[in-house]
Parts: sequence; C-alpha cells; structure tokens
Amino acid sequence: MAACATGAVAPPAVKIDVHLRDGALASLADDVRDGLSRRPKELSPKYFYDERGSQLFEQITRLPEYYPTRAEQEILDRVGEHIVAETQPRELVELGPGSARKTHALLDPMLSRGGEVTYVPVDVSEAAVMGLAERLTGAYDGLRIHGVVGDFEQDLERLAHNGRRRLVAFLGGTLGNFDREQRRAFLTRTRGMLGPHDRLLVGTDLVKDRGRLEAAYNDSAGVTAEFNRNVLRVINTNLDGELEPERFDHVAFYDEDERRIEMRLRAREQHSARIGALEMDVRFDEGEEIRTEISCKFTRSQLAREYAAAGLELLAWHTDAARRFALSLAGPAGETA
Ligand code: SAH
Ligand code: AVI
Repeated sequence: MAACATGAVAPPAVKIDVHLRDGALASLADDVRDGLSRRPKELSPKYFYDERGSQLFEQITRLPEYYPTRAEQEILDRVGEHIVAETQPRELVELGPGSARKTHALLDPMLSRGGEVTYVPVDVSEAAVMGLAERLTGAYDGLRIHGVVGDFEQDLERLAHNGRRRLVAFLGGTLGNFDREQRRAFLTRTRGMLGPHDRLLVGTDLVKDRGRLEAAYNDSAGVTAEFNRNVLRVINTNLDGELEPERFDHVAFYDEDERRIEMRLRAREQHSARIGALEMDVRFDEGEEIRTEISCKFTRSQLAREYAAAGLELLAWHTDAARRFALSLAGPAGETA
C-alpha cells in the first residue's frame, strides 16, 4: 500500500464538475420535439450557446448597437470594489458567466483583500467553463476555481455551501431571458443557496425607448441574426437535423405591453425539414415563426416586487450614467439587517 502523506493536502486549484454530459442532449431532444410541435413553435435560448453561439454572443457584446455589456461594465468598474467591501465574499458563484470578461471587477477586489478565494462559474457551455478556467488560472495566483458545466435552472442545489460568505452573480441581463414564472422559480431556488450573510448580484436591462432596444437586437452587421439562426445549426449537429438556417429571417421586436424583446425565426416560404434523431418532419408555413428568445426589460419597482415574492430583499440599486442598465444587490429577506 502506498504511504499516505500526513497533514492537510491543499485542494487542487482547478476542479471542473460536468453535470450535463448526457443530460444536455437528452433535454435538447425532448425540448426540440416539444417546442417544434407547439403552435406557435418555440425553442429555449439555452441552446444558442454551443462553441459558435458563444463566439457569436461575444461578438454581439462588442457591437455598437448592443449597449448592455458596456453599460454593465461601466457600473461594475464604478461599484465592484464597493460591493465586495460591503459583502466581503470569499466565494463568487457566477451563473452563466460566458467569457467572464466583466467578472474581473469583482475578482480583483476579492483577491486583493487576501486569503483564499473560490470562483464557481456555472455554465451550460462546457467550452465556456473550460476556457475561462484556463484564462483565470493564468491571470490570478491563489484563486481556486470550481467550474460547473450545468444548467442553472436545474443544478443549483448541487452547489454545496462551503460555509464561507458567498456572492452569487447573475450578470448580463440573462434573468430577462426567463419569463415571469421562470424568474420566480429561479429566484426562489437561488434564495435557497444563500445563507444570512450571502448576497445576490443581478444585472438587468431597463425599460427604455423602442428605438434603442430594437436596434440592439437588429444590428446592422447581422451578427444577432446569425446568433439567432445558430440554434438551428445546434439542432442539426446534435439531432441529425436538416433545418436550413438560410430559409429563415431573423425577427426581433419590442413588445411594450410585456416589456420584452422577442426574437423569432420566420420561415421565408413553406417547407419541411427532417430531424433524424427525433424521426420527425417539421412543417413550416410561409411566414411561420419559431420564438427563440425573450429578453425582458425591468424597472426598479418591478424587480423589487419579484425579489420580495422569492424571499429576497433589494438592498442596493446601481445604474450606468445613461440609466440603460442596472446592477441590483439582494439578500435573504428579514435576515439582512
Ligand atoms: N454573463 C455573461 C454571458 C451572458 S450570455 C455576460 O454578461 O456577458 C448567457 C450565458 O448563460 C451563456 O454563457 C450561456 O451559455 C449561459 N446559459 C444560458 N442558459 C443557461 C442555463 N440554463 N444554464 C447555465 N448556463 C446557461
Ligand atoms: C444573454 N442575454 C441576456 C442576451 C440578451 O440581450 O437577452 C442574449 C442576446 N440575444 C440577442 N442578443 C443578445
């Protein structure tokens, strides 16, 4: 028997848990069968983000029309240090980090306080988690990374609390990609991850004039249109599909009553497409649409109400100078005094 070292063994600096290896494909098949059988047809936005989709989203964040990323970066640069000083987290859990470019505004002040810091990125995209783990280990000495390839709608309960103060960040406005019911379920589950001193930091896009909103989702370079069509390529690759992205137009418009952008793919002509793995032929009428994403826009009072309904209390609200985007800090209701 090999001799065992005595004393504490330092945990590895990087650990990755993959919860989705089979699950992603299983749920893709079920979701696509269900979504493309509905009227109107619908697909979940979580399937945009294969490697190409993640790259296209990165390009979107740099488009002149797509202001949310720059606006949120402006807020984080201004208040990131203050938020860390107030909340004193030792663990940062980030839901849907993507490339985690903005996360430095939280990690830098966390690490500069000294002591051990753990970063827990949870993303459905394996490429995103692997990529940022590699980049951040290079960038920070002493940062522990516990990456989780998982679905933040299903896998949050798997994130064991290590007893140290936790900040859960949900940046970019991704909360807006849920409808009201999904938000309530998600916020309630996220509340369940928080101890009395833990905090939730959420980025949300704000209600504003139709022109600026619609421009952000109809960029002149056509990147958002390619991002939208990418969901069809994801189906083709993973489910032996024969959907033809070029037979669909990208559609994005602001619904003022629902306060949300709706993204759709509209069939240019009547046609059918085979999805081999589902043994399914999908028929599209001319002009028929698949809803691929909603992106809800918020006001402070609406978000405060939604937090309260999930057992959370809005503690702080920060916007960019042009008031396009907000970062809100919340904690468990009744335990934050
Ligand atoms: N937070 C980043 C990225 C936003 S894009 C930013 O602010 O720029 C949305 C990210 O959430 C993508 O990385 C995508 O892969 C991830 N994502 C979408 N749905 C998800 C789900 N259900 N579970 C986990 N990650 C998800
Ligand atoms: C990730 N999410 C917040 C983006 C949004 O604005 O709703 C996704 C996106 N869709 C089109 N452009 C960007």
